[in-house]
Order: sequence, then C-alpha cells, then structure tokens
Amino acid sequence: MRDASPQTIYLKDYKPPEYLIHDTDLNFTLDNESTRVVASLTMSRNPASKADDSALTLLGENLTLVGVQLNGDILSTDRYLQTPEALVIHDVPQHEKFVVTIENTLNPKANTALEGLYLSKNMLCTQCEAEGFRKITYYLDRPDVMSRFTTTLVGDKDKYPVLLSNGNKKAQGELPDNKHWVTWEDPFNKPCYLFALVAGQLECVRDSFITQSGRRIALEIYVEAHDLDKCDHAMQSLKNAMSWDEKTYGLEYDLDLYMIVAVGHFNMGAMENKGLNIFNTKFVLARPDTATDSDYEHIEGVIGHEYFHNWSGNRVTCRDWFQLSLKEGFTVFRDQEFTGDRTSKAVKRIEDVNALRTRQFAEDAGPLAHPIRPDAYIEINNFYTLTVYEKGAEVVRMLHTLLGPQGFRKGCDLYFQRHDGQAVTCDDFVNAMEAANDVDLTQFRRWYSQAGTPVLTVSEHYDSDAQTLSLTLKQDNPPTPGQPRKEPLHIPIKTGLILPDGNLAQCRLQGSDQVSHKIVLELTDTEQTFVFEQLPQKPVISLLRGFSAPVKLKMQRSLEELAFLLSHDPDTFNRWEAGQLLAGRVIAELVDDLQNGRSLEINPVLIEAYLKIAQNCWLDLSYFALLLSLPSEIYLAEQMPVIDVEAIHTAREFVACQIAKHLEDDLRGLYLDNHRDESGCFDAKAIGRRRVKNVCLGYLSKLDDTEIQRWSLKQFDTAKNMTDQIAALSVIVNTQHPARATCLDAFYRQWRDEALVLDKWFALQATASPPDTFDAVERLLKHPDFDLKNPNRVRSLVGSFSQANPLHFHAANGQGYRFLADRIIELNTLNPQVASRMIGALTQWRRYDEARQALMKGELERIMSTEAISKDVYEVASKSLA
Ligand code: B3K
Ligand code: ZN
Repeated sequence: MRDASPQTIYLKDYKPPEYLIHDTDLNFTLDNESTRVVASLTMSRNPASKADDSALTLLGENLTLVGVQLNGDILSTDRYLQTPEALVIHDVPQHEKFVVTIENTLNPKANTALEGLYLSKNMLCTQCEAEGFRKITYYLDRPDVMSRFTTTLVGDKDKYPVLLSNGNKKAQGELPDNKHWVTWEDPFNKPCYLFALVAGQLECVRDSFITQSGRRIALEIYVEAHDLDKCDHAMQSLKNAMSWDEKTYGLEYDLDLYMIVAVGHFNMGAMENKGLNIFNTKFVLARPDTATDSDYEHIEGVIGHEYFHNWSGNRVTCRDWFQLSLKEGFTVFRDQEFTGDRTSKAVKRIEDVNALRTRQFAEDAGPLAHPIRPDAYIEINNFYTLTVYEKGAEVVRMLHTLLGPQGFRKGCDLYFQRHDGQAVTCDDFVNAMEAANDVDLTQFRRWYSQAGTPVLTVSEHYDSDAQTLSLTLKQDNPPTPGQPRKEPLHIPIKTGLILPDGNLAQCRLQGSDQVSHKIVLELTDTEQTFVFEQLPQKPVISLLRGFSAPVKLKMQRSLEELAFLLSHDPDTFNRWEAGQLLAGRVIAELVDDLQNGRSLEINPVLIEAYLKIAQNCWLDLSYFALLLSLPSEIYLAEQMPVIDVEAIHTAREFVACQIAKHLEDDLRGLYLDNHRDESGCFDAKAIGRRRVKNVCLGYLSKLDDTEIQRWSLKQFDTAKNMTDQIAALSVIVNTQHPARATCLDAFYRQWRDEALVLDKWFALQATASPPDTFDAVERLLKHPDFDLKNPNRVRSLVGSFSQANPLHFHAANGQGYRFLADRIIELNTLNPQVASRMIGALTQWRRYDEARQALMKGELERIMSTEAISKDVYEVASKSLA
C-alpha cells in the first residue's frame, strides 16, 4: 500500500499556465536502452497568469537529468531543484523571452508501461497522450501550452533506417560511425501530447490524395516488412476519410504529408499525433484471409477517427483534460457518421447503441459513474472511458438532432472558425452551437455535468371521442457518486405514430402548427404531457426513434404490440429494438421459470415473429442478420436486478435451440443460399451474405445434427476469408463437435506467425461456453505465445475471459475472480494502464448475489493491498469498493 493516498485533481482548480513555450527544439540521440534528449525551450511568462512566482516548474518522470542551461549558461545545481516528478528552476526572467536547455537520458527498453518513449519489438515509438511527454523530457506537460516543434533524430543507420516525427521533413544527413539524422518541423502550434517519434526498420506503402482545393498530400503507411501485404484497406480508408470530411464538414487536411505507423505493442487503438498517427496493428493490417468483415469496418472507423481529430482535437484542442469529451465525444460522433455513410446506417446505429447500453450504461450505474466532463480525477488515463467517448458522442448527436443537420453544421463552422489554434472547453463548443443557431442551450449543458442514465417512463391515453392521444413522459435522474440530486435534462425524443395498416400518421401536436410524420418531442421538465390531435384511429407509438437520447425507456407494451412494431416500424432502429424487447421479455420469463423450478416452454409469439423475419425479403442483409440475432447475455444481464449468469445462459440457449428447431428449414435454406465463394469481396451484399449465413450456422449448430457438423467443418476447412473461418471455428468450439481439438490445433498452426489472428485464437477459447473453459484459459496463460507485456494478447485472453464470458468468469467458486486479480496484480507493475482497464469486470460486484459479491470484493481488497500500487489501479479499485 502507498503511505498516502494519491492526490485528486479538480476542474475547479484550473489556472492558466504561468509560462508559455513558444518554440520547442528537440534533439534525440536514439538508443534502445539509453536515449539522450536535448530540449531547448524558448519561453516567456504568460501574461494571462495571475501567479507571480519567479520559479519555473517543468514536469518530468523516470528521467536521468544530465544538465540544465538558462540562456546558454550552465546552471549549477543550487539554481534548480529536482523532485521525482519535476524540475524546478529558480529565478527565470520575468519580462523577456528566455531559453531553457535541458539534457536528459531515458531507457525505452525498460518502459513496459508503453507511455512516453518505448520499444515495440525493435521499433522505438512514443505515446504521449495524456501525460506521457514528461517521460521523454522535462516540460509544461499540459494541453493548453502550445508550441512550435522542431525535432532532430540521430541514430544508427542499420538499427533505425527510418526516422519519423511530426510535420514536414526539413533536412537530413549522414554522420560518422554509421549514423544518420533527420530534422522534422511542424508548422502548427501543438500541445506536447500530440508529439510523436518513430525509429526503426520499417517498410512504407505510399499513395497520395488531392484535396478539394487541389493540393497533393503524400500518404504513407509504415509497417514491418512482413505486413506490407496488409495495408491496402487502411490506405483506402484514409482516402475515404479525407474526402468524407471535406464533403461533410468542409474540412481539408493541412500538412503536405500524412503518416500512419502500425506498432504491435500499444495500450489503446490508435493516436492522432499531428501528421504522424501511431496505430495499434489491429486497426491497420487486413488481408481477406486474416481479417474479418468487422475488422475491415473497424479499421476504416478508427482510421477515420484519428484523421478527423486533425480538426476536432489538433487544430482545436482541449484546455485541460477535464474537457476530453470536447475532442473525443465529437470525434466519435464524426466517425460513427462516417462509418454509417460508408456501410449501413441502420446497422452502425444498432451496433453503437448496443455497445452503449451494455457497457456505458453499466459504467453510469456503477461506482465509477462520472459526467462526460468529469470534475475530478486521480489518474487521467482512467478517464478515457465509455462515458467520455460514447456518451459524449450521444450528447453531440442530441445537439445534431435538436439543431438539425444544417444548424449543426453552422455551429461546427463557427466553432472551428472561432477557435482554430486554441485550447478550449466544452462550453466553447456549446456556445458556438448556440450563437450560430440563435438558441438557448442553458439546460442542455447539464448533460456535460450530470452523470447517470435518465430513466424515461411513458404512459399513454387514447381518447376515441376527442380523437386525441396523450403521451406523458417522466424523467428520473438517479443519484450517482458525489451527485445525490439531479436537475431535469433537455431530452430530444424522436417520435412517430404508426397506424394499424403500418403507415405513419400525421403528428399534430396541440399548441403547435407544425404537421409532420416525424417529430422531435423536447422533454425539459420532470414530467410533461404531449397531446396529439386528429387521430380517428389509435396508433402505435414509436418512441425514441434512432435511439435519439441515451436514456432507459420504460413503457408498457404487450408482446403483440412489439410484434406489430417488428413488422411495421419504418424506423430501422425501433424495428430492431422491438425484436430485442420481444426476445428479452421471453427470455426473462424463462429465467423466472428456471429460478422457480418450472419447466421451460417457448412462447409461440417469439417463434412467429422470427419466422416472419426469416421469410421476409431484406435489402440490407447485415441488418437482416441483426434482426435474426438474440440479445447478448451481457445485455440481458443489464436488465436484471440481481444478475443470474447461469439462468441467463440456460434460458438464452433454450430460446436459440427452439428457434433452430422451429425455423430449421428456413435457416438451412438461408445458409445454402448465402454460402458463396466470394472471399475477396467486401461490398455490402457479400458482407451481408456472410453475416446471414453465419448467424444461421450458429442456430443450426444447436441441433446436434451430424450434417450441420459436416457443414461447419467444411466451412472451416475451405474458407478463404477470416470471417467464414472464425465463424465456423466458433461454432465448432462451442458445440460438442468431434473435430474441436483438431480444428483449434490446425488454426494455431496455420496462423502462428500472424499475431492478430493468434489474438483471435486466444479470444475464441477464452469466450467459449463448454465446461472446460477455465482450465483452457489457465493453460493458455502458460502458452509460449502468451505475453503479459503485449496489451493485445492480454486483452485477447484476460480481457475476453473477464469481460465477454460471464458464464465462466462468474463461476460460483470464485476461480474466475481470483484469476483476474492475479493478472491485475502482475500488470500493476508492468503496465498500470492495462492493469486498471482489467479491473472493470470486478467493479460491477454489487450487481450479483451475496456470495459472489463477497468473492469479488475480496479480490478488490487483495488488489488494493498490492505493494507499490499504481495511481491507475488505486483509483479504479478504491472507487469500486467505495
Ligand atoms: N486520443 C487517443 C487516446 C489516448 C489515450 C491515452 N490514455 C486515441 C483516440 O481517442 O483517438
Ligand atoms: Zn479520439
């Protein structure tokens, strides 16, 4: 245990920086174990700062200081003070510019936290966001200090033939002893979290893009030689993103060069460093036989996300880290729309809402709940959360809904125009939206400061004499840690009224002269009644269309009404949602039967509804595949007051078997119709066919039929693309297939040299349902290809098991919890960021029965007693227990 608990940082304590850094001149002499950094910082006092301290405090961690100069004079050690976290230089000039020069060394190889400058295999690379730059040199490491960077890299020609940093290459040359150097200059002011360097033996794929104003941008993707054949899709995605941002937001790229480097060791997905994005290989590399259709989509989405940050994040950045959602929520919204436009809007929206409702809603209801703009943190890396990112994107989406696409675009234009080159706040973003549209968003701002998911309770009353439908909406904003009482929020609710013949009725709202088939109700009070007029027939209400607000909707619906919406709602989201609610209700009843010792019987309404879906003709096949899919165990668990993982699993399996039995002919027909040899094809139809086929195979495999077993084996053996191969393997692993062991082994031998595919092999076994899963996970931990120092591998085994295998992770004897806590304790010293991410599965302990609660709490307490506990782990574990 630490002696004192770590310090909490508060938004209310924000003060402008005391000093500014105008120019940052960096010189690196690269070495895997001892890199030398000379930083020359041209600085001055910040006139906006009220402090009057003549000392300058620069932050630095894990650095070996060699020397300090002020305006060229070497400072004796009494002129400065060194602490474990800072370098304080006494008496710097107060009225004129001055230059501080610092020389230090650091050890990239020892840096297993992968923050700052580190080694990924033989490649040197950096990750500075949020506060990693201070692990490279002493600096004002905060986003509101923006500076012009010039970077010179010096290194051995054989070890580091490629030397990259931000901006444009200015000069290069040769040096004695087989060394060379390159100087990079970034013409844009930037905070140090956007700094990057990469050095190593890399190969490059080149292309170019002509902007709307006619400038040619060089595009370069750097990978290891072995991966050169997996870059085409990433390059095409980058070009798609560049033209989408021009078309949708009128935003053009600013430098002459855009570089992406793929590295195998990376804590997150990717990083938007100016002109030099560094990516996890997972979001760059793809070949039809190594990457699934979903991988292809995620790659395009993440490439888009990092590219869009060039404006929403880099040109306009955050004043402080509390404002993180300013760039992340907005950029996630932008990437969601991009992917929706590139693939299927309906499917993308459903996938995003699914992720939000399973993971973010849990976060918002648990001990770590925080607003999208948090007001306190211990370790900022813990706040790169689903709330800041995904709920943040929902908040931006609500602005889009309230202002309409044109109003929203006007607001964005004004935001970029006002704040280009600045470090600003979430309020500045909303201010621009208000000013551009002449609206008052005072109440809407509460979404930024209030945590928790609102519960929306709906009641309706149809008056056939008056021909009116009254809709009463009530919002409840539950208390969250530190926020016992909440104010009502401004909630946009997209609504439609569906007539018995399936057509949309005209909405005539009392007190408004607007008449339309679609309407946005704006709920601003705790309770409000909306009256629709001139309705001779009682319509079925379709509420919260497109999931227009991140809320939990509570509405009494009969199964028949849900089946009606599933057949008729023209809103693709609500149509799918009706099916999920229907299936969810049926499964919940079965869970109740199981808990009360009753025998299980399938509700025929569900079978009829699924038959209808299967027999309908669908244009968007990926959407069709989603309609056919049951809600996940994790989603079902979210709906239960006390989660019963075993009953949920059994009930859901029972329903899947019943669907397979009753729809067997249709499912077989669909499988055969959609089973084609089009492995290199990635158009919507081919992807959709693979999805439909594989959902059908999943159902059919529940039948325990030897012919179906032959189908899956054949699909596994002959698949030329990863989507089909892994889908077949998944079915084989999750059923009592006689070829299970052989197939797993064959897959391993086929792919042992492809790290990303091997990750899938680990993940598949970690998420399997057969009873021997835990033993397999323990065995895999000792597998020669398992490596606790590689975050992708940790996520594929430890992350998948704890976060995506509720049945086995929550085993009643607590072995899953113990396994996870042991890994977290090991990771605490190696990589605190990855360690603290893994705690998530234990944070939700209050949702389980008493016995499990005690076991989970016990493990959290054991984690808390870890020696030399990191800030990251301390914050999440202690708040989980609080
Ligand atoms: N901005 C980075 C995330 C950095 C995380 C630091 N712990 C990637 C992104 O959101 O685009
Ligand atoms: Zn981002």
